[in-house]
Amino acid sequence: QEKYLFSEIEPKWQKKWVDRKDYKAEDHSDKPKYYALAMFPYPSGNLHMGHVRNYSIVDVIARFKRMSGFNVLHPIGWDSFGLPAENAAIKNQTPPAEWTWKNIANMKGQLQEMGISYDWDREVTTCHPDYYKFTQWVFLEFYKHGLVYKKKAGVNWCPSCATVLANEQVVDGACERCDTAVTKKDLEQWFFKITDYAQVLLDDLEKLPGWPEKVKTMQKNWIGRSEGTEVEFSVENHPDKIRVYTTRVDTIFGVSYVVLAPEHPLVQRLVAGTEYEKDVQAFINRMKGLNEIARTSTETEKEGLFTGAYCINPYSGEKVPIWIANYVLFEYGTGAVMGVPAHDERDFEFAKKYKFPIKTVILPEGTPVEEKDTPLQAAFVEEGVMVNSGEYNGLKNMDAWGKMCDKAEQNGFGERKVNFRLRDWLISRQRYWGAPIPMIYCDHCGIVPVPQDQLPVLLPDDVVFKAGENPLTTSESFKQTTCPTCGGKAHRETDTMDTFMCSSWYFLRYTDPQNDELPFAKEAADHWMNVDQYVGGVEHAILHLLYSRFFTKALRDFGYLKVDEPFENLLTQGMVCLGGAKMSKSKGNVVSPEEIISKYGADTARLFILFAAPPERDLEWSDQGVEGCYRFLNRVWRLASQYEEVLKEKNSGAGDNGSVYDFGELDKAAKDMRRQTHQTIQRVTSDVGARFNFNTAVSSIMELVNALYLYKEQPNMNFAVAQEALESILILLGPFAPHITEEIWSELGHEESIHSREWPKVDEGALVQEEVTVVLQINGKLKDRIQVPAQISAAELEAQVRQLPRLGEWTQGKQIVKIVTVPGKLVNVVVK
Ligand code: ANZ
Ligand code: ZN
Repeated sequence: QEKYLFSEIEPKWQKKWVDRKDYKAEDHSDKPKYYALAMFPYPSGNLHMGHVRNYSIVDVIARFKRMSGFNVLHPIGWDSFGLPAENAAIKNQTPPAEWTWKNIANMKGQLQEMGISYDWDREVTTCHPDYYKFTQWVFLEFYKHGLVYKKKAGVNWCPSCATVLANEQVVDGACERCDTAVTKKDLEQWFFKITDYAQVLLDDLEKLPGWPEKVKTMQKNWIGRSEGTEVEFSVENHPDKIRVYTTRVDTIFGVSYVVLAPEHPLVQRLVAGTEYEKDVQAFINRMKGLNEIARTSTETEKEGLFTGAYCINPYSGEKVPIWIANYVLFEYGTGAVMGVPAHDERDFEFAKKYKFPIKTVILPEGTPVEEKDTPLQAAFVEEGVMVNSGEYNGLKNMDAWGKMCDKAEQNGFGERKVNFRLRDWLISRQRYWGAPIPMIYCDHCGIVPVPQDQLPVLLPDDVVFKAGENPLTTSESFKQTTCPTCGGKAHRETDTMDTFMCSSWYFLRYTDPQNDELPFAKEAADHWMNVDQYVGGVEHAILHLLYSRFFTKALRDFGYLKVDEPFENLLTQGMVCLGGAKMSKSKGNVVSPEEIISKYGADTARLFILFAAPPERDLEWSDQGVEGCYRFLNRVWRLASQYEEVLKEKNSGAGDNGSVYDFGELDKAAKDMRRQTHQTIQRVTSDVGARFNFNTAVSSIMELVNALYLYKEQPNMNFAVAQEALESILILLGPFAPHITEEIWSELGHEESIHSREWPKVDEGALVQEEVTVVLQINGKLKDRIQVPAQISAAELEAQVRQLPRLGEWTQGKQIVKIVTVPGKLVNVVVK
């Protein structure tokens, strides 16, 4: 064929691959399994370049593994519940389902145009009843095992989306989706007890050497384990005690006040009937409207109020005032803290503002003790030596820490305590477009779970979409039901689940997508799990990955699968940028995949995006870069067409596997050509297989193409050598540019798909270099380069140098003192 017509080639092969089910994963196979997974997309309507990058990366891995002898599972699906569909419903009066399924159809078409090697029989869609029935099933399973509970909670509330948000969905005090300031509201909500798994989620990060360090660090910080002490302060003239949580009990002789969270129940008892009551109440009411994150952000001014009461430091016997303040969280620790201005920055600031004493109890090591009462300019937060601390004076503070914990435990006024920042996961959403929580409220029986065999609880159609209201509450047909236990009148829970619920187990559904009894059979999960390579954006480093790890561990503990961790290796791909900024609609700097594919074809789009940067790095879009990749593919096309006629003849009927090349005698040029072919195989194999350095892999293939163009001009070109080079180019390039390579391959007379071909092996013999270049120096100065046999010994090399005709010229009038040789590298002739 004359011209590279991608627009004909690409759809033709895409159709064949899908029709023939070339990329079907076998549940039963002798080959070892390999599970390659990209984070599934939200069907927003169109693919963007970030998707293209994500899916191209995984496709190269999947194709490479398939050719390397693995039985590969490479599925795709749709994370298709969530707010945008509902907002579109309000705006356009189209049902969320309609909007969503239309987007899925559109994006599926776009994905197929990319030529990604998916097993389409395993496609999952989280908003389909066949899927969400099992999300509900999983919910009930967690409920049965005591990991789901309902409680009234002060929740983050987005007034604009009219829904509860998880802490994670609040960014700088605003709604992650619409940027409206988040407020607080008290609601009955469903929670998942992820905190039961806090320690193991932390510990098992050790089992993930294949994850980026930065992601593990983010998870670790999110879990936020801290080792501290709970200490009891008795309240003066009052039966109650205050328990504070501190990580620095060693600073307790420096306490100048104790602060309770405004919501702390003790506050009410302390101020009841006192002159402080009114002001304290007003303060509490003001805090209620504020969201926790806004209240405690470092930028927020610390604010507090005296309650009129005092408590006693159990170590020093000192009396200190009890305050309330905005920065103390009710939900963390005990909801009460001790203020140590000298050794905590926040307390220092608070003490300056409200004029509390600032008492040093730790001095930097080496500081004379006389300085123990010198006023501080700032809090001293480092380690040091104890002062002003009674019996602990002179000890290193970390040693005192242990002794002070012991003292509290022995005297019964405190104990060591481990705390986690991680909170239980609030999964209730007051929205329509999510999986209904399968719970029923009966006046007789209370809260009754829907029996698992009665799932799914379907989303109703008779709902009204209005901003600020949960549409499910408008459907009488949904709300009214009968109690599964007593058969009496009952009503359904109208909250739906956070969409993170759907994405916390989808990778398990892929292992057994057609199962209508169970979310997945144990056998299937045990065969395919865990995911060998997971690829996605770093924005999911915390939530999605943590929830998925939690689900996997819990389901393992319930007996449904055996792996400890869902994702063996994780690659977080960089962003696609234009003009240095991430491509995004809001910035108006997007290049649409459709545009690029229609102009250059999917192979060029894929090749560019894989070639332009290593996968973890950000990638700068470049029109010239795309143009260059397109030219390269054309070059490959022309190169192949020059061999086509002969090869077609040769390959046809020759049996397809492992072309046997009949080389005969090889001259130097032929040997050099073969060496480069096999060096390239070696390079690409390790770049793709071990390191995902796709960019360097592609550039070495490009060099091989150049070399073959030159070799072709050799008067004694060895046809078999050229054929080997050409076919190697095609196979190595196959995972990157699957259509053009498939087309040429078949044009060359092969019957089997190039993508089911075995990955080429390196011929060690071809790598052996027969001659090497050695540098010749006189007194360390470069004079010349000489070609010598690669295996030459030091003595032979020296002898050869001594015979060089030009040696006399360079050493004229001088005497050769000695000749230093480094075989294979250099010869230095030392003269005097
Ligand atoms: C006194 C102290 C002195 C503290 C000092 C620190 C340094 P992590 O590591 O995150 O657990 N704290 C405890 N509960 C709190 C709450 N509910 N709201 C706000 N702050 C709270 O942090 C533990 C430290 O955070 C605790 O140790 C306490 O301040 C504060 F030189 O106690 B510390
Ligand atoms: Zn009942």
